Amino acid sequence: MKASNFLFLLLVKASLSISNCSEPSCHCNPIIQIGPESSFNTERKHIVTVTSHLQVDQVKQIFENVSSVLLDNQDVRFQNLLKLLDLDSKPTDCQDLQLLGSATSGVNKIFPTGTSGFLVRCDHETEDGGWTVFQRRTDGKEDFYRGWFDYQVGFGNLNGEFWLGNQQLHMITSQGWYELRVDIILNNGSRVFAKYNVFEVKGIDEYYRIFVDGYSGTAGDSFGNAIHSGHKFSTHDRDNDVYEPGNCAQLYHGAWWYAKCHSSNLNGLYGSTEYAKGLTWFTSTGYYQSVYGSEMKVRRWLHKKK
Ligand SMILES: [Ca+2]
Repeated sequence: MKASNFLFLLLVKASLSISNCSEPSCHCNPIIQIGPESSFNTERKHIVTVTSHLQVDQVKQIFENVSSVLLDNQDVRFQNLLKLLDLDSKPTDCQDLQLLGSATSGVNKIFPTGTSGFLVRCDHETEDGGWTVFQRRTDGKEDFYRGWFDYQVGFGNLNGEFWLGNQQLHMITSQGWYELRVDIILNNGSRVFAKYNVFEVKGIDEYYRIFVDGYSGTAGDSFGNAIHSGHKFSTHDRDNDVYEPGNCAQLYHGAWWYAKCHSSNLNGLYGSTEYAKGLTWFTSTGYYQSVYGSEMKVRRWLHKKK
């Protein structure tokens, strides 16, 4: 079930209309409508028609369950309601998990559309939570100078440093419109962030090309610009950049959406102060410093669908 559907349910306006049935022998045809009235016609999946084989007392029981959800929003009752209505309740990202009541940051399994599910790290503490984390650098223990396949399927420890995987990132962000947030800890301990309203990751047929736009934040825009937006992912063994003399991933010890070559390099060499080889975010670090830590995370825009 998609997050917007959950939102509908959380913001549910439920009404029970039971057809006029004054005679004891008539077949009643009660209908439960879930969802805003304005969406009644278009959001057919939110409409559950209880056919006449159900007894009125059964319908009343369902209605009471709906009412109890509305009144106290208890997770268990909500889950029971979903089961009762036989709806698919698998979370498609960390935002779904949050809406389902899982508000603890950490490792969870999600089921993006078209997948059998995989583990991710959720951040429910930053800016209202609901973030699915796809990159994390904390201590330099993980080797990030890896080839195309490793970046495609992901590597590392979800409780430590990791890259979730380009394919997983594509499957997540293909489900709707996603925003991106990059949280950075600088060497002096201060924290800065960059947020982008639009973050789109294409599939393998386009070498995981990205589109990034709509910057806000405190770190400066070192990612949502022509240097990176619109470009393909490159690794030391797969040169998809537009720098003809060489491979940016090899030159700067990373793997990234390079052009000619970069203004950010968060998969670079941890701690490096060599020119442009470290975990640089140019507008915060310049090219001769490395950030102490970074997290990159995505969150779906509510009510926005492709
Ligand atoms: Ca090249």
